Amino acid sequence: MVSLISSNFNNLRPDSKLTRMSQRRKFIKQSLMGSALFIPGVSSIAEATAPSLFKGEKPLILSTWNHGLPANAAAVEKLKSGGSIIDAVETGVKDTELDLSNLSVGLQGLPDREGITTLDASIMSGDGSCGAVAFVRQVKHPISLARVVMEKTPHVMIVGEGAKQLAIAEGFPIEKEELSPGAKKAYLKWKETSQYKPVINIENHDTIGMIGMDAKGNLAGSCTTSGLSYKMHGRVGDSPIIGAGLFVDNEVGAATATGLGESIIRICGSFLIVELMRQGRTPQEACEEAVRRLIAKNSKDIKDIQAGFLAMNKDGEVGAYAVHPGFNFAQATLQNNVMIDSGSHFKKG
Ligand code: SD4
Repeated sequence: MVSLISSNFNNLRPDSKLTRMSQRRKFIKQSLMGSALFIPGVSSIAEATAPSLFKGEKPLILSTWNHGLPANAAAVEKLKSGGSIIDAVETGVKDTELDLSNLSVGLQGLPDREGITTLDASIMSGDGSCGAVAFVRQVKHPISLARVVMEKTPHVMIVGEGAKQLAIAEGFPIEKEELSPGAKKAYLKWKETSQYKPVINIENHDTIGMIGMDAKGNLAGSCTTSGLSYKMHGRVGDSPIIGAGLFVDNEVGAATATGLGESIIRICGSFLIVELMRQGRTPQEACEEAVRRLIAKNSKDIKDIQAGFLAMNKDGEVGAYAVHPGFNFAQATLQNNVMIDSGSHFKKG
């Protein structure tokens, strides 16, 4: 189902700078005005067809979940001001990394079992350049640190204390280590029982993965998260793993993932989708096949596992699919920015 979630705009961050926020609101308002309120033919997105409203339009930006809407707006603003597609996907998710209302991305995210928030992020360009950081503490913008790994080091992934040292060397501010009010409240509540089990995301609020294409057809992607809440200290999910949480290839397309990282890593989810597209599948078919594969490899616990994939090919066709209902994504062009509900393998009820 396609939905224009105007109510989401009320959820814009409390800490946004006013100017940026009003610019973004203006863009979102324009987006809504530019979009049909009812879009014939896509009110129930056929699960075998691409759920793209703006097929073939470039630039095109896609992001996971409701927070994708303001993130897309920030990415589009960056492109409009002359930024590259890699600038756009970095800038877009930085918006989410600062979103105090979001407890699954950025330093305000829910902590691990020890009460420590650790962050994972990756960034990739369609030419194969990529960078990632994992198990990072006290850095507000892990996505920018991932970009530093990509552009200023000979490596692809730097983790933990080493990532923090890189951040210091590159002049990133190191934040005080304390839980955000929302995370602290949730953590104290969790500690009452300290149950360790993955929970299906029912709040429509999760990791942000963003994939985008510029006007010339160059692709890039980014993914950033505080990971699974109450994870074991040191646990790293799919988001910073190139090929699992994110994969981009200018010759084919791009894919990103959200949900239980372990299930996504097991099937190399994003790489799988790009390779299926390389073999001729549409983004939608590729996402559906990845979900089937994920279910097959995680069948014992599938009732408790949510995972969703989002993809585009170089022709601007779009695909999205999840294990369970509830996954949605934001899709933006220069003029429009709308939320679309993904189909899922298991249906409601
Ligand atoms: C992870 N996929 O760390 C990420 C984040 C997530 O609910 O989706 N958390 O597994």
